[in-house]
Amino acid sequence: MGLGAASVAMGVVPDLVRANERAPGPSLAALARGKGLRFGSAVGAGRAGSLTGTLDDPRYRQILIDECGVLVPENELKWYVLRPDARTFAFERADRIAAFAKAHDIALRGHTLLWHHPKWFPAWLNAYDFGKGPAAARNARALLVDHIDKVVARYPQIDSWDVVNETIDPRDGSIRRTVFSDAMGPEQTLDAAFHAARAAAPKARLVYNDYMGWEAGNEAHRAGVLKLLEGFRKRGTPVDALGVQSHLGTEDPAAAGGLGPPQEKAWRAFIDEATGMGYDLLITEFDVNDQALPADIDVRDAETAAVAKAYLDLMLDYRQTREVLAWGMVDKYSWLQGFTPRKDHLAKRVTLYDDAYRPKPLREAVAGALRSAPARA
Ligand code: 9MR
Repeated sequence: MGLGAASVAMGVVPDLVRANERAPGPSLAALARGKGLRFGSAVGAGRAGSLTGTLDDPRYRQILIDECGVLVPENELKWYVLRPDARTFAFERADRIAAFAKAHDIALRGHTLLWHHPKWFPAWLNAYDFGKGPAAARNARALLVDHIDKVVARYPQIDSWDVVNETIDPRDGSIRRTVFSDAMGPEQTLDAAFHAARAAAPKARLVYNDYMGWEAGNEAHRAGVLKLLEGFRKRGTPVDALGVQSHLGTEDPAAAGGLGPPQEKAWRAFIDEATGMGYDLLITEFDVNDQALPADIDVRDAETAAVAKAYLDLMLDYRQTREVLAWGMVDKYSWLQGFTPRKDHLAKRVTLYDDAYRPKPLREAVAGALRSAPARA
């Protein structure tokens, strides 16, 4: 099926789609591919419910088709979406994204098999009674492994998985407690997830994903992640890469979640340690919060682009960096609009395209970083 036919099948109105302003030069997917990298974005399935609706928007879909070599469902593979109860799997929303990716020959990443944080577990799971003693550990493992088996088997096209997400508590670097870790032990839980993922998807890239960042205030978070990565290596846990989410702030602490300015030296030391242990790197959730920048759009766009370019140049200089994914492609759909809004209530400008689907300086910063990145095998 040609692109035109596929677009019609997806309900695209061709005239509307053609209205998108294209950035000059090669697409981000092509620029990345030329360097042995992949560029892509998160996407939400839309309709039926309150999750982000980017797949419902034909102009958004066109940007994904034009720019992305890989997609990742923003929420649709999370337990709270997939698992209404202990027996049922609700694949319909994730299926829609997988079908879209396949129809347009775009690769797919998975996020996430285990967001190991009780806040993001469905209520039934937090309340689950696994029994007592060794039986509890067995039962917990059975539930976790069954989930991973079934989800991974459903999407053989997924070749890169965030197996475990955000298990480190940024306050003290410890592993978060959940019903799984209470029943099985913390390391045992995380190891079980990676072993199950490896068994179910022997060829996929298996990733530990977290939001430790380069801003001051992330010290305990980074240390905790390094300790976790070290433990994986010591125990022979099959983890291929560290997912560095890369929700960047700008110089103002208010835009960096209350954190301080970037600590480039400490950040390089962190990345050196992770790569020194043999881990590859992925930028999994890139965006730049402009929360505390002045109202003036040109000023904001120039500042976010400058922060992005400096950061991406540093990260892409590491040949270990394999993938770059934006956490959404058009400002109005970004999670950051609802998260810590600006004091002046202006819409944030945190992604690569503005609300009229026009490429912004942030898109040019990403393109520039891909252009100057060293090629990797
Ligand atoms: O962008 C996502 C938002 O729509 C969800 O409401 C939220 C909770 O599930 O998760 C957001 O994505 C997060 C990602 O899954 C993990 N890293 C942080 C992201 C931004 O909060």
